[in-house]
Amino acid sequence: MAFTLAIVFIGPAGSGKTSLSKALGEWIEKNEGLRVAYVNLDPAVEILPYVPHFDARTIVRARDLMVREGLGPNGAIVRSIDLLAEKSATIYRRLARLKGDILIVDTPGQSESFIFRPAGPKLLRVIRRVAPAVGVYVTDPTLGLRGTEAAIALMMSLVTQLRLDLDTVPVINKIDLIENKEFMETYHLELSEVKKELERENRGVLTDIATGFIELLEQYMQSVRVVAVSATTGEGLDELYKLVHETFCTCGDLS
Ligand SMILES: Nc1nc2c(ncn2[C@@H]2O[C@H](COP(=O)(O)OP(=O)(O)OP(=O)(O)O)[C@@H](O)[C@H]2O)c(=O)[nH]1
Ligand SMILES: [Mg+2]
Repeated sequence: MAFTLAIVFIGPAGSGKTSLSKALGEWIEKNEGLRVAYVNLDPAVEILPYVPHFDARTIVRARDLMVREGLGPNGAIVRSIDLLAEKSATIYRRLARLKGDILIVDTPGQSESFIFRPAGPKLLRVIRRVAPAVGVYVTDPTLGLRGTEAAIALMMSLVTQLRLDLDTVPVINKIDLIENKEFMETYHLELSEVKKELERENRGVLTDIATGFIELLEQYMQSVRVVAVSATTGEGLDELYKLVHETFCTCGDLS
């Protein structure tokens, strides 16, 4: 394989995938002395903080489709990602020519078009032809860190892992915005709190389902560690790299 590892950033709009791509890429170059190549798979992005070695916009631009096909912004994003995936053979040829140790992959802002449409798995297959891949599911603390908010963020990381068949680590970005850093110590406890609350509410079958949901997440939490990082200040990037590396070494193809 051309690269040792591909780190694929996935997550909700604005959670910091692009900023983290740059921050972790630079951290790896500086601290691990490895060569990093950047892949932008977002056809809708206007400005990138890193210089991509492969840029989806050289194949299709969401903005052009709005004019050419008269699509709205969301329709154009969905269509551009689908069109991009149709060019898998071209993308592979271009990725195979790249040189480096680590591939950093930045995915579309509208993450559902990558996770749930066939384009995501198709594009990931291309990535996997040049490097074994590990996913980083980026959440944003402004979306919430407590109770059901934490549970839903974790669930999305698990859903991403299952849907894309990609070993994925959940990461909380923008930790510089959080004053009380102790929340990380209680993050795991939040789930048991939610369960207790649900049991107290006792809304019949809904409570049973929700309790089962939390129990599933508790099981998931036994196999993952959540790290908190900041693309802005750089805190936690060492831990993120370590976690990605551990995940790769445990699950990845080392041959
Ligand atoms: N305070 C703070 N802001 C951040 C951090 N990471 C990203 N941001 C800000 O969050 C906003 C979105 O960041 P992006 O990196 O574009 O996020 P994204 O997930 O790539 O966004 P889309 O691709 O549009 O979905 C920008 O204003 C960033 O400056 C961080 O660690 N801390
Ligand atoms: Mg982005």
